[in-house]
Amino acid sequence: MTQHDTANAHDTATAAASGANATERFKSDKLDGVAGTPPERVSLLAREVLDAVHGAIRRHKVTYDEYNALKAWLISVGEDGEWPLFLDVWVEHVVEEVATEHREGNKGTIEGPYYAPHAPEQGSDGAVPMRDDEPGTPLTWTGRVTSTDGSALAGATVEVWHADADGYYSQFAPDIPEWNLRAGFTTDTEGRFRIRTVRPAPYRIPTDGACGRLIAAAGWHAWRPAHLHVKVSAPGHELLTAQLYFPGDEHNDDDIASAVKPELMLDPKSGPDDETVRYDFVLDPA
Ligand code: MBD
Ligand code: FE
Repeated sequence: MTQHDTANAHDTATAAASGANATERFKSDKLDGVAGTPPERVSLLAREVLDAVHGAIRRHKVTYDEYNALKAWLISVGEDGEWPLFLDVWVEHVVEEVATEHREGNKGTIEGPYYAPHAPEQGSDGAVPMRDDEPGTPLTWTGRVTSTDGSALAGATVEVWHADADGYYSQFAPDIPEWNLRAGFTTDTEGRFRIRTVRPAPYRIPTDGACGRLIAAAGWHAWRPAHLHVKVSAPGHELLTAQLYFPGDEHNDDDIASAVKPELMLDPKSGPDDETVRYDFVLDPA
């Protein structure tokens, strides 16, 4: 039993409901530009993945019962809408590593399944939309966006989204206002921004869906450490997708999504009314 097992306020926050939302979101936002992969490339990658599967079957003498369990489980990943969750938790971190290894600017990390574009725009200094009684410690984050040559990036966009103090994301869990804890900010003439929000809670993968059944069957834990998601963009620069983490979280060292990096650790200071934190971004020219 951990401190987080009580984070269960939303009885109807089922895997199937949030999975269906994540699947629909993926289909509507992320399917541009995936056509046109040459057959040689498809064949090479499909062959290597299948070879790896065949190798594991031979090495471990996989039985028909195990093969049928795999088939049933793969069917249920789709039925539960959990392909976005499964891939982003167990695969995306390596895609992100390969995609960004040339960068000199800020480290990034995975996007995960819960981004929504077109969040309300709050200027260079403002609060993310939140409920009147939004639970959680208030957090004021100031920062600056520069290019790798040190020049300020005015008019850069900083999009922020994160879970609430119960670990739930708006648009993917029920009974939360649509844009709760989601906003876009625009840097001022010196590249600066100030964002007021609340501290998110650690996130637990839904336990009642296919991913939760894999975690239980393997004896793993289902936690991600608390994190703030961000996308930072500016004309002529590469889009930076990142997450920021809080020191002391019990899952910083064993994030189920393997997405924590030391460069993404915040250093919050507690004040009388809130916590304050400074975190800047450096973008690579495109
Ligand atoms: C999350 O909140 C998340 O950020 C990732 C990467 C996967 C599942 C849930
Ligand atoms: Fe997340």
